[in-house]
Parts: sequence; C-alpha cells; structure tokens
Amino acid sequence: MVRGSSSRGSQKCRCLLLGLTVILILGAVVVFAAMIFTRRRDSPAELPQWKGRGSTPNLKEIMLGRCFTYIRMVNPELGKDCLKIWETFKNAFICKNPCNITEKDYQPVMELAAYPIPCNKTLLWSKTSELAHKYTKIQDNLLTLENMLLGYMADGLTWCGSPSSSEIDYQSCPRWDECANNPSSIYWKMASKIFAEAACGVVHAMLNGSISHAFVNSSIFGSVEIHHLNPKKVHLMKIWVMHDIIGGQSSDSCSGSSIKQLKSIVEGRNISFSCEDDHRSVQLIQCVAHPEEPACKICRN
Ligand code: N1C
Repeated sequence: MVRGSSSRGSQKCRCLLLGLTVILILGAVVVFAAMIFTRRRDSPAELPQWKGRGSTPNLKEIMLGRCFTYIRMVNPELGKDCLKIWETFKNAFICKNPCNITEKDYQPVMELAAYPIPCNKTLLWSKTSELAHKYTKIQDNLLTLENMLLGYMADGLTWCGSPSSSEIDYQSCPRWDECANNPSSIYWKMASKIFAEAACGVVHAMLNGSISHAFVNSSIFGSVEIHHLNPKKVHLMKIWVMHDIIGGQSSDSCSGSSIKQLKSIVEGRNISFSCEDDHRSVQLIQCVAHPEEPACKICRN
C-alpha cells in the first residue's frame, strides 16, 4: 500500500520533469526562431541604401572647424556666424530625400555665407583641382571657390540626410550617377553659379590638356560657370591649358577643337577670349616635383 503510493508519487514527479523539459525546449526553439526571424528582417535595412559612400564622419566638427579657421585666420574681416552657417547648411538636406534637393534648399546658407570677391581675382578650373589649388596657395593674386568660405568648408566632403530621419546619413549617399539632384551636386552647382556671377574684370580658367577634351560641356565649368559670367562685368576670359609634366603627353591644347568650342561660347557671350598652353608660372609649380623634366630646364628649346 505504502509502496504503491510512493511509486505513483515518483511517476507524477517524472511527468512533471518531462513536462518542464518539453516547455524549456519549446521555449528555446521559440526564442531561437524569433532571433533568426528578426535578424532576417533587419538585414535588408542594414544594407546601404545608396551606392555612394556615406557622409564624412565628424562632418559637423570638420565644417565648423574649417569655418572658424577661415573666419579667424584666413579672412578675419568677414565677421560670419559659423554656428548659424552650419545649422543653415544642415537644414538644406536634413530630413529630405537626397535625390530631391533643390537650389531653394541651399538659398539660405548661400546668402548667409556670401561676400564680394575683388575684380580680376577669379580662377575657375576643370579637371585641374590639385594644380589650381597648389597655385592659389602660393600666389594670392588669384582665388578659386575653395578659397571662399563656402568652398573652403565643403571641399572634399560628402553629406546627405534621409526623409525618415533627422540624422545625417553616415552609411551611404547617392552617387552622381544615381540621381542628379543629390546634396553635393546641387551645392557645388549653386556655389559655382554664385561664384561665377560675382566675377568681374579678367577671369582665368585652368583646364587639363592631358585628357581627351580640355573643355567638356557637361562639367560644372562648362555647364554652369561660363554661362553665369556677367558680360557687363567680365571683359576677358584667359584660359590656361596645362599638361602633365611627366612624359609631356598632350591630348588637347589651345588649338584643339574643344577649346575652339569654348572660344565660340565665350565670344558669343560678348566676352573676349585668350588661351595659352602651359602658362609658365603654373608649370614651374609642376617643375618643383620634377625638375629633371625637359620642360623644366631653364634653357628650353
Ligand atoms: O565639374 P568641374 O570640374 O568643371 O567643376 C569645377 C568648377 C570650378 O571652376 C569650381 O569653381 O566648378 C567649381 N567646383 C568646385 O569648386 C569644387 N570643389 C570641389 C566644382 N566642383 C567642385 N568640387 C568637386 O569636384 C565636386 O564634387 C565636383 O563633382 C568635382 C568637379 O570637378 P571637375 O569635374 O574637375
């Protein structure tokens, strides 16, 4: 009698243990399945949305730092409010579709950062960024857009936002070939337009003669800047076509068809035109790195 009740008790105990084990195993299976399910659901969101690299890390710090360097050390007479410029710049693209940016978005920051540029100092460039900026670094008689506050702050940086967030998108931004109206394109086009409109007197442009076409219609120089020079203020455009000093390969030059096309556009806008291959003071900068090249000899044939 006693043995019977104790064996029923241990049987009950075994059933309870079995039940608990089943519940535990089922629980573990449910948790595991849930983990796999959520990870699968999350993975598409982890993939970058755009093909281009994301906004430059520490964008705010870099832009603010550059702005303060500019207004305190480069051009201390300007008296601009860097924090306000940064906030206004950010508001142009934050919470917005990075394929739908318009000039209107940037209007406030462009107005805030604007100031006049002296006559005869404008240097435009296309596919010669490095050489043009080496030149303006040692020759302050000419200024590029990067020597102005807007260009100085944004040079070499990437930025974009997203319509579903108030954060800067550090993961990916649209490439130029994904959509034309992306934050960088619109910014550079608009800043370049304002820079060209402000030019007066003689305007210089440095082009690259070591590529197939020194003048390209679709470049910002060709599609924006030359069309926004004001013929009432600008009387002469001086083109410098530069060639790589090594090897001396020349694909295009002042006598090439692309420069002829540029000449007819500029003259058609009632602005006089001149062109010079390998302007010596720019070539001497190239010679610093390659003094042994024939073009760098003092007595050239
Ligand atoms: O398309 P580009 O040259 O002809 O544009 C250059 C032209 C210059 O005269 C500048 O005034 O347009 C202005 N500009 C910049 O200042 C600038 N800084 C950095 C245009 N673009 C600028 N960038 C970046 O270089 C920008 O990302 C853009 O796409 C390139 C254009 O360089 P490019 O093709 O050599």
